Amino acid sequence: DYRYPTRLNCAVELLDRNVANGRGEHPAIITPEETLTYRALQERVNRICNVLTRDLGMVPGNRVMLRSANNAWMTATYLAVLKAGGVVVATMPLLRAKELGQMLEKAQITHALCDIKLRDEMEKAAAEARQLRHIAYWGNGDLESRCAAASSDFTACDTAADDVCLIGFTSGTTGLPKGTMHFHRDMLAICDGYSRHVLRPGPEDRFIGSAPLAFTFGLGGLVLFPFRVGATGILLEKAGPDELLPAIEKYRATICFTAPTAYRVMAGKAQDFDLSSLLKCVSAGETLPRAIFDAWKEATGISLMDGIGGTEMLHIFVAAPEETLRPGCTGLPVPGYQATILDDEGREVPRGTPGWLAIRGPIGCRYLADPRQTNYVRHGWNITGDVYVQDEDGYFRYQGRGDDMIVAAGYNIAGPEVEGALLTHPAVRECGVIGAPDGKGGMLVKAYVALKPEFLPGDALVKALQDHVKAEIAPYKSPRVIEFLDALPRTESGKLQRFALRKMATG
Ligand code: 3SK
Repeated sequence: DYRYPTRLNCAVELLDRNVANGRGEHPAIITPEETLTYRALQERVNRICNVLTRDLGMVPGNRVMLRSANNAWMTATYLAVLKAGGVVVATMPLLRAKELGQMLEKAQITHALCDIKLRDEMEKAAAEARQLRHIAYWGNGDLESRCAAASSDFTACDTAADDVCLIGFTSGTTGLPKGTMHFHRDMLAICDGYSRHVLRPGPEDRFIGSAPLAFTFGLGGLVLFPFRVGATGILLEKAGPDELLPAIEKYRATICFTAPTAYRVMAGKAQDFDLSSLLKCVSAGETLPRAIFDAWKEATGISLMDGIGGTEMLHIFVAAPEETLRPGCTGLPVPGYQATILDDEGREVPRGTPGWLAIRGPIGCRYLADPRQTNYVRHGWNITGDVYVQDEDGYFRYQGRGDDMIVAAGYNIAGPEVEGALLTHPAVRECGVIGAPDGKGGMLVKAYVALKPEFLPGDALVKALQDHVKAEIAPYKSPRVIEFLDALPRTESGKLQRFALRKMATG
């Protein structure tokens, strides 16, 4: 049942409701630096709301960029923007000025709240953004002292359930980011859908994971799902496998959210840690190979809960509860969602036939001012770009990506964006970037590069090109493997033949 009152502010439901319901002294978030109860978090959120609306002149509907790793201030600023009726545009910490600039411009962002550690790229991007009126930093005392002087009371903005409250940017297949718009009610719908029906957490659960809050996978798994039931989110600024394992042990985490690649690494080291608190482990962001499911089961006794979601749909829409999960299959539609497989003309295909995974549910995709809307929403369905098969008994089985998107280590990476970054290096004449098998059941970013005549291929140039990409765009997009070719395969009309590169990569 996804019916909500017409007036709804999700921050009230997720935060204030816990204080009102007697959960005020329960830890809302735990970080290595601080633990905030629901009451303490509410106070900080209210102060930030007052700073935003009184000092910085934010009005409902203004778009506010947030920049930080996962920590208490990131959570508090996120909730404050929602509570004050603003629209959050949260950005992955690793993004560079160029990518931030595209978002500032596209979403016409007027305010930014930023961890001082990420100041350099923020300032570079801000220099080009005429509509950006204020940036407040925390970590240098600026936001902290403004908050200290502000009231700890704030009346939430009276938003409508279908007012936009979040613009989640996702790499388009062409490399130009698309802004997916989500409503206040959507933030609750993912809690009342996937979390409530599949994960089924309780108020004593402690959620941990690796995804940034700027990725809606992390937002749901570390803040929205725990807060909807008055539970606790554990936030780590650095949350690779080497940080996650000791943190699970230290904080007695019960539910873990991360990508298959992290489970693979953690499985090899699990015996060195006390993971006995863990009850449920969610794997999403990329396909879950059977070998990783088995390795994690062997290491911990826990069956990984696979799921597929998307920024367009905010969170997971096909998954299986622990008791019905089937290794090798992603699962069944989350209650309240419908899923089917379509052919290129939008016709449903018979069971067992591969086609496009298509979803309908309480949340739909709406891109901010973008003609590419029609790529995603067609024939009355949200078409995810993933090729799936539906088995005779209704389970959905992943077959591959059907577009130029590369899914590596849980990140969505657009091949053309990486190509654009490579092409700005003086040695590169032409290039093509694809997802190649990493030999462990996942994918890695691979570039094929043809050089200008005065340059010679070699290890030094590979390293130089990788460093160049890391300086241009987020470092996780840099190609792990670069192969040099004399020329790239092209059609007669000169179009890059990515499928030929993919074929080369798979041998
Ligand atoms: O599968 C994904 O990539 C995803 C994206 C956004 C939110 C949740 C998930 C699992």
